[in-house]
Amino acid sequence: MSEKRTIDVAATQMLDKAKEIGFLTTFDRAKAQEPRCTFGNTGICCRICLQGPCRILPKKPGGNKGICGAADYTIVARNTVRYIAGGSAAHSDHGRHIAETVLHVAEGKLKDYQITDTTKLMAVAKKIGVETEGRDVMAVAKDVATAALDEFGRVTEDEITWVKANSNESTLEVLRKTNIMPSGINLSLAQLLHQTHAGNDADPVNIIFGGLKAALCDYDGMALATDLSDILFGTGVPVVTEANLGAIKADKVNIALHGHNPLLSQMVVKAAKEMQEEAKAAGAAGINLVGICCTGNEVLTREGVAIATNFATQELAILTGAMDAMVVDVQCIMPSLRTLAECYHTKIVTTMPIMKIPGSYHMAFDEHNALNSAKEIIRLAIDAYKNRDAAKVCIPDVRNTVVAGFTLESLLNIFKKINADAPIRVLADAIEAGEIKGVALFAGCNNLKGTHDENHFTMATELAKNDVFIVATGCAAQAFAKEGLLNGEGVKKYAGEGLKKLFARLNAAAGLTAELPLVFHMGSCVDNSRAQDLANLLAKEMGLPNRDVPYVASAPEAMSEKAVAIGSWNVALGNPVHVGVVAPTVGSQLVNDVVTKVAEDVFGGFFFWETDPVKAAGRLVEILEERNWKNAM
Ligand code: BF8
Ligand code: SF4
Repeated sequence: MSEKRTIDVAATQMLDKAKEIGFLTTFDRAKAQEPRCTFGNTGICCRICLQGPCRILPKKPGGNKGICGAADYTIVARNTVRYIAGGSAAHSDHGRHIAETVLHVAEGKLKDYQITDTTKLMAVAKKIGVETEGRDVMAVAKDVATAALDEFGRVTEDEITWVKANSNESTLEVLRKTNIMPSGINLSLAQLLHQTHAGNDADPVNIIFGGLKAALCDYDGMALATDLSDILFGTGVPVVTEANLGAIKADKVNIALHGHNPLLSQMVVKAAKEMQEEAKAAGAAGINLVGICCTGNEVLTREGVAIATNFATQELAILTGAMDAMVVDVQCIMPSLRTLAECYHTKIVTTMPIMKIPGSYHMAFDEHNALNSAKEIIRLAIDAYKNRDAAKVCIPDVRNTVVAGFTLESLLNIFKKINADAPIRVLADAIEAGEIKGVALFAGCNNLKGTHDENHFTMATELAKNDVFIVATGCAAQAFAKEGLLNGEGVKKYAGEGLKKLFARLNAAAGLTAELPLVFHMGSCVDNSRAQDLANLLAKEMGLPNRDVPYVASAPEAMSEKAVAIGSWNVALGNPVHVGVVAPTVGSQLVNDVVTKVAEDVFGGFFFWETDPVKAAGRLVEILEERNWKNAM
């Protein structure tokens, strides 16, 4: 574990303050967990049955296997794919919630939501084979939502819709040949839990393939979540805002939108616009919304809401003393928030039936009464504001300009200004001319096994220097936002000569009020589907299978089960994936070799673990150069 806590200046100030008031943050708790148990760290601890935990003790007679006889490779493979099952369940359940909402809108049951982006609705309908010709918008929306919901309960042999509709034929062939093309999401996840039950599958390769099938369900769930969220709330266009704790305003009622699901946060944005006067009546200058984690990314992309911070530093937003309410929905929300909120006037509001924190406010979110639910929350925040202790307010004066909102559509709209007939050609031309080396996706979390945000920042700047076109999602994108890589200055400071040339052309054509950023923020973690759409489009344009395209992915500070699932489907779809923490697969040489080496032969994608950000970036550049596009063309 690193001694240096973070590279984020605002976070450093707040961590010092935490120390002053004696509050132990996640940074302290991470330290308290050291040294870690080697068995757990390397994946060779099994807790799948009640005879366990069993650890692999190679030197002890009888100890080189679990009590049931499970070898290290079985245990490591089972543990790994169970992460995937957890991540895939989370992403796809999020998608299901959005799909259900679209269905209810189409059925006229929800007054506060509309079908906002009919162009996207028709495009998605066409993509998945729903008839659009001469049909009413609501009828098409109903069919699209139903098709999305059908993904969950399908138990037939039929192939899952979104993976099939989005992927290139050569990719689908691989998925079919390896027998990992899913049918239904629930089915694949249940089968994987079954497959990894005690005394079931002992074959590590078979287990990994079961895991990859579940990972494709993760991809499917997130792809439909992105599509249907765009249909419901609009597909983001470039916006200019700011990021870091300095986005919290001392004179306003501050409300943080934290979690992942945009259903409620979009309503809070809408309600806040209508309720500025109520905040003023309470003595504030208005209402200020800020985002944390992926809910933050969702409302940034569509509404231009500023980013307060990312995963590891979520507690620190409360330590500013000016956070009046933090509204949370699902995923990546630290239970510690409530304890910290007790030191302040801050209200933590949980809103979803599957995510409650003892002692916090629970305001059950009801889609049928969504706007009113949002207004109630805002009133709670305004009330809390009245109790704010001005003496405790201490907001770091740290913020950076952010240019975000780069959905694939908005990115292609910029490319269109250069090449109207084949916008993605712009990127393909830059690659083929040797101006850029390829495209890298930065995704994933913070992980306090390293220094907060350091891997993200170092790797992105290294890749930019090496002329790599960068897109980002999730907490990675938020790290870049805070560190000033999501604006034009970032290009000037860090881009290599080739990349600068591409930016000069793009900026000249884009006609935006702000310069384009070094890193293109594509949205939340479910919006990794947008990045995959970009990879698929590039493959098609270059006439290559995905495995030959100079496209790589990195999760420099991966933490969650969802990140494991995302990394795994990236591998299955042909993308090399860097992970900046050592994965708990290293306890089995066999499993580790399968995911880092054998996978490349089968899928074209593979994992590699590298904790040193400079080395990791160097390796990614090598991989981009090794990709087979020159020979294959
Ligand atoms: O879904 S990047 S810490 S917030 S899991 Fe969580 Fe990881 Fe952040 Fe978004 Ni994604
Ligand atoms: Fe031990 Fe086998 Fe049970 Fe795992 S499944 S805890 S290895 S007995």
